[in-house]
Amino acid sequence: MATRVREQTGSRHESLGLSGDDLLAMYRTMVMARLCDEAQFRLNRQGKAPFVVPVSGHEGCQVGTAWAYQKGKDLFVPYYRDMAVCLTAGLTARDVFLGVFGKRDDPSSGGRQMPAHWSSRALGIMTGSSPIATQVPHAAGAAYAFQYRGEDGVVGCWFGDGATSEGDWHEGLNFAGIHKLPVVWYCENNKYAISVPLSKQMAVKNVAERASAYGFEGVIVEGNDVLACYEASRRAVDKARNGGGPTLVELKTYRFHPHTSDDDDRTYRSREEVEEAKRNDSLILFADELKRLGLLDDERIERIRTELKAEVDAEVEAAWNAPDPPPESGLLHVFAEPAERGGEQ
Ligand SMILES: Cc1ncc(C[n+]2csc(CCOP(=O)(O)OP(=O)(O)O)c2C)c(N)n1
Repeated sequence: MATRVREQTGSRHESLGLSGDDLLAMYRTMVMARLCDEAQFRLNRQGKAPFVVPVSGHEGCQVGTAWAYQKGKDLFVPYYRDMAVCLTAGLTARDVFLGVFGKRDDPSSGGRQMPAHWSSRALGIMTGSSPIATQVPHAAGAAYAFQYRGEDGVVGCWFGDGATSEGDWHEGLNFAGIHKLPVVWYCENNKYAISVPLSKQMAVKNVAERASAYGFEGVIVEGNDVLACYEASRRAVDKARNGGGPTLVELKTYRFHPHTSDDDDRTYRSREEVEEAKRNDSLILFADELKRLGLLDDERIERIRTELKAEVDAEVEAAWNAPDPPPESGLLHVFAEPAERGGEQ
């Protein structure tokens, strides 16, 4: 019986072109995201991190989908919950905590944005702003640029279910559908927009159903199944790269913590509901899958966690001791520099 499962699961990743090393690298990225999340909440409670945005619960769908992109060529357009998308794109734990502490060398904004407003020109992570769904027309525009220039890059754009109620979301998807743009839309559907449940966001059952209104395919994926997320993403990215236009991928998932460190989720969801969702944690499900493949055992899981935890602790320390932005740089990138205004004073 166990062998049969092993064979079935083995062929699953091999048929997707993933090696055992790929699976272990994906697992380590997920664990890294979880440990960064635990650390940032500890720092918040210690008064060292004023505001943090949790990723826990979303690691599987983020790593699974982002793994399908070509670094250095494609563009990542994440939203605030996408720490694991950004770690997959190449951001490091050090970068995460430089942002959490608002330090000078924070790659996202040099400490000027709120934490979790991810960005890195070098890694192809496009900056976003706080109003929900504003990254969606940006992603459509970037995909239009790829198409206009005759380049074969693909844009991946991630957002929550709440974002799909915004005008920007509909405008971006509509434009992408009309021009058959090389973009993949990922909805991380965790059933809530802060306290607002899905039933108050839309009158249809699935976000993916909305894709038909824009003339492209919508698919629903079990978001805690990492390889299912990878498979759907791989297909959609390949299709976009080959001129087949956009896809809307809905990832059914759940966030384990409150919306942010400033939210109290006990006011809108029961503890039983949260505990039930944790039993479907992508980290546990993926570790079980890797155990069946003979790639992991309990001892190795513990060793990976201990090793990555030590790395996270060291990076927190280094980021905490890193230089702050110089006060005189406070208005940099807020107003045009005199030279940018054609020498006007
Ligand atoms: C235009 C706009 N309206 C409201 C807010 C306040 N706000 C911040 S996050 C959020 C919830 C978004 O939920 P969702 O898109 O489902 O993502 P999730 O946080 O659940 O991952 C809201 C309403 C905002 N930032 N921008």
